[in-house]
Amino acid sequence: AKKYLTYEERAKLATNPTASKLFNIMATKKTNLAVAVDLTRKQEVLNLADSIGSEICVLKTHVDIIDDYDQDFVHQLEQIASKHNFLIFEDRKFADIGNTVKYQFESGVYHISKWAHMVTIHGVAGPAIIDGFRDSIKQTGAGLLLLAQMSSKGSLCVGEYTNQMIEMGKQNSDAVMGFICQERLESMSDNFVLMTPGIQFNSKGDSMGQQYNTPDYVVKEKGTDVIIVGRGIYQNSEPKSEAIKYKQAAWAAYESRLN
Ligand code: 5IU
Repeated sequence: AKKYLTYEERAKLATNPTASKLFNIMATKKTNLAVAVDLTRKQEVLNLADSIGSEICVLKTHVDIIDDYDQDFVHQLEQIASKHNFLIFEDRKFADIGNTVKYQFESGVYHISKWAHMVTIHGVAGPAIIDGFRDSIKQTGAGLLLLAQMSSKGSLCVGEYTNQMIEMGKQNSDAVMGFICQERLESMSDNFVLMTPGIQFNSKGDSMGQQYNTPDYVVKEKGTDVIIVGRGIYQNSEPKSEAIKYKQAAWAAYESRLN
């Protein structure tokens, strides 16, 4: 059976500074819960962030879905993040050539490189996409998350593609902090953080291809590190107490796999 290390031990092995920071936050706050806040008004996102901030290690955004996005939104979110000690994850899923993603990361309306602690990247363009991020993250220490697998039905990120994404991560382990995946594979070394979306207690999926598993299944049976929960929390009538339930389930799964 696989021997699992603690998050404290993983923080020391991490090769990217944000990976190390995240493992330390998880260990300190005793939470491996990330929440995907896919709400479309800035005040709704900020209110939820402040109310669940103490329970989470990461808050995942899609800033391009916020109707009234402005710089003040980012400013306020950063204050809430530092008050509660969580990291901000912009799930941008960059996929173009290096030169274009550099502009998409640094410029435009959102200036993502200025505030995101981590961003997601597809590998279809090949490993040179990572070069588009190097100038910025050299200064900020931000981490890249490679999409090794997806939660949606019929995903093409499987098999040899997944293996190539892991290889891409290993070749760039200064910039890459980990993988978005559905399982821990033998080749995923302990310096990387494994984050898993597609988590909900009370649903198996939605009408648009999303597929759900439980915190216990992915953390204990499949060996990933951080659960990412969206609608299971932000659509609940009591988001804070629901967040606590997901946090407790995911943390119990982590503790039980250590034994
Ligand atoms: N997300 C997935 N699956 C993936 C990847 C990202 O669901 O494979 I990569 C995102 C989409 C959404 C969140 O922002 O994670 C999951 O939200 P729900 O828990 O509401 O399904």
